[in-house]
Amino acid sequence: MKELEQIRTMYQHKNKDIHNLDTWNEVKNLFLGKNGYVTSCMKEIKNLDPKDRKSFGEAVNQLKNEITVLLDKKKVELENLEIEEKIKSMPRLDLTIPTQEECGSLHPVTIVQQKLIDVFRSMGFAVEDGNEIETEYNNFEAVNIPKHHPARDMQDTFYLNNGQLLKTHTSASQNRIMKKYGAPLKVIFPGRCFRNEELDASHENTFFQMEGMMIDKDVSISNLIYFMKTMLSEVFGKEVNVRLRPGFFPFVEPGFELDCSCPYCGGKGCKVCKQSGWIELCPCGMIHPNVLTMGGINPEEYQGFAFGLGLSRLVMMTYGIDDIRHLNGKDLKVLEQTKVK
Ligand code: FA5
Repeated sequence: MKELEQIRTMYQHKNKDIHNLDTWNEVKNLFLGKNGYVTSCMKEIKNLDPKDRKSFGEAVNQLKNEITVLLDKKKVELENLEIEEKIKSMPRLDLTIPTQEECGSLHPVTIVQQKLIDVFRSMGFAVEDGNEIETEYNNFEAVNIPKHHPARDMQDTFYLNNGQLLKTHTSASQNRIMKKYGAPLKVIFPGRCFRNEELDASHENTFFQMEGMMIDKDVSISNLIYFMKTMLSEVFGKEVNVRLRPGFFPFVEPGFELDCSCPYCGGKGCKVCKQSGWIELCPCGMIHPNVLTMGGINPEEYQGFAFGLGLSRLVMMTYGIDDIRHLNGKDLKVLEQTKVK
């Protein structure tokens, strides 16, 4: 019995030394293991005098239970401690710290294109999408530029191995759209164009145009002037004037270069209009009868106008961007400045 008391006291000391699972296992083995103190006492029971066996047996069992309970309690404490340590060492996420707002925005070309679409839609125009990979027929032949025509040299073209090409102008969609809608029609079709250009501040190899066509009976140059003037006044948010100068494009007759009175100086002359008071904006003209015929429309019955606005250049002007290459570049500062807040 005295020995049991010593074992109990010994355990109480050892219990304080348990700081992790390794020492817990060591202590458990020391007392309850195969040759542990308590186990050895239990083995002794059979050798005792029969009159002492019962009381000693009960005392050993009680000691065993006490130590088992204390060991179990210790184990739970150690496991909880381990979890707490893990939590402490994890990076803390404070959801209450205010974060910097990092929001994306629409590209300036998209913003201006959407504005133009809204204006034309309000005037009854449908909006079509064009292909970026086109047939040579649609890009050239169908707009009255047959093989070996010198006008092909004006648009240095990326040809693909399969004989198709990257469209050099949105006019490439004219034929498909005429065949799709027939006459009368009012359609705009913005799109990305590609030319193998010598790059500079106003020439990119990949740029945007927005084309439009109106075909009906009795359509005249006056209609063309009206729609262009309305569109540009809406885009610049103020009344502008337009003027036509002769221009040559095989798919229109007569063909024009349309200039817009400078919206920045009101025509007095400034940096944007290079002191001329006018800005060259949009080639256009009355659709050539050959083009109408190839599109399945009878030129004896219908006439129409077409225009091909240089959308990328309009965007540059709208936002005062001095180099077209910014529009395809990766400088996020450009987007930051044109961001719609
Ligand atoms: C054409 O592409 C004709 N298809 C436009 C047209 C349509 C005329 C319908 C008549 C009727 P042009 O090659 O001039 O035309 O290009 C039209 C506009 O696209 C130019 O005024 C210019 O603003 C823009 N543009 C042309 N090449 C580039 C380029 N490399 N980089 C940026 N913008 C360009």
